[in-house]
Amino acid sequence: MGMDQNIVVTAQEIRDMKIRGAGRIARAGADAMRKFAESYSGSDIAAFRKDMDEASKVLLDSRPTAVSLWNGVQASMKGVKDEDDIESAKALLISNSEQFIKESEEAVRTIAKIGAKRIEDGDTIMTHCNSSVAIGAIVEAFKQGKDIKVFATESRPWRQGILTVNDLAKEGIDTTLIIDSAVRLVMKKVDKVLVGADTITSHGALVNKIGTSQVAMAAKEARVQFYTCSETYKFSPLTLDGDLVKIEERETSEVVKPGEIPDSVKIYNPVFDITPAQYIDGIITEIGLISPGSVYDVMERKFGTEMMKE
Ligand code: RI2
Repeated sequence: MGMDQNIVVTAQEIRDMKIRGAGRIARAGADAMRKFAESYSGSDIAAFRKDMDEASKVLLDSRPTAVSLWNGVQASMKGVKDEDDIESAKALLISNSEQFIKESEEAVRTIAKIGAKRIEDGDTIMTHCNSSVAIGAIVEAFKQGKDIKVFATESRPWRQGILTVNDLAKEGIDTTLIIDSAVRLVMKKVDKVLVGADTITSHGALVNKIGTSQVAMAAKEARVQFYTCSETYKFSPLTLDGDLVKIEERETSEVVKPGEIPDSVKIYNPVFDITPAQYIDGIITEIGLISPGSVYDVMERKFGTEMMKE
């Protein structure tokens, strides 16, 4: 059977950043698997298993860094291969993906509530890139009546900071946009940093938008608390097995316009970096505020030792 068009389109939209943000791509991946099951017209269970595998690979190939996509697709497929009957296999794929999406949305809301408690009246917050989860916590704190200010980085080259300042200004929050290289200068005015996460490794490191580690270094130097807001499906069981997180490199055309620099000049455009555990004061998850050192325990509870060995 040819590749499901909806899978191809979703993968392309994720690759092109039409759908972006670690949480959103995970939900989009799960939703594409649901639609795959709904529209599957074959009747052979062996072919269904094979086609499902191929569809999942197409989705996972779209963006390599955020493990949320991997976890969302895996959660959707959980137990489906053990079904002998095609109708029950499809039904399980559909209900798994719906459950993942529901729990993911709930997690974002829960993190907003927990994160908001770490924000105090009068705080100035810095955020980097565009994390729906970190923004959720900031907006929740503001809605609770806390008087807060936010500095948001531009986040070159995609400039997701523009989305962030729009999200915050819409709520009426006192928001200032800064260029990425202003982070250290501005840090003296900041009380807390809240960022999102694409992946959290088994040893408590944070993989997030390029520049996050510089923000974390500047925060540590200035003794400013640094938090990452991360649903537990951004925890990577693959890293426990020693796997390295692949850092996505994107097109050089995202950095300069054609003809702007000589052809002999190389461009390197990595879009994520790694912040070691010692720079992170806390990971705000839907199961609570945890330390980077607790990631292993959470992974064991969430994924089970069997899955972690796969
Ligand atoms: P939420 C984004 O990546 C940023 O790195 C952001 O911190 C992270 O995903 C998490 O986003 P990109 O897709 O799930 O813009 O918190 O490359 O929305």
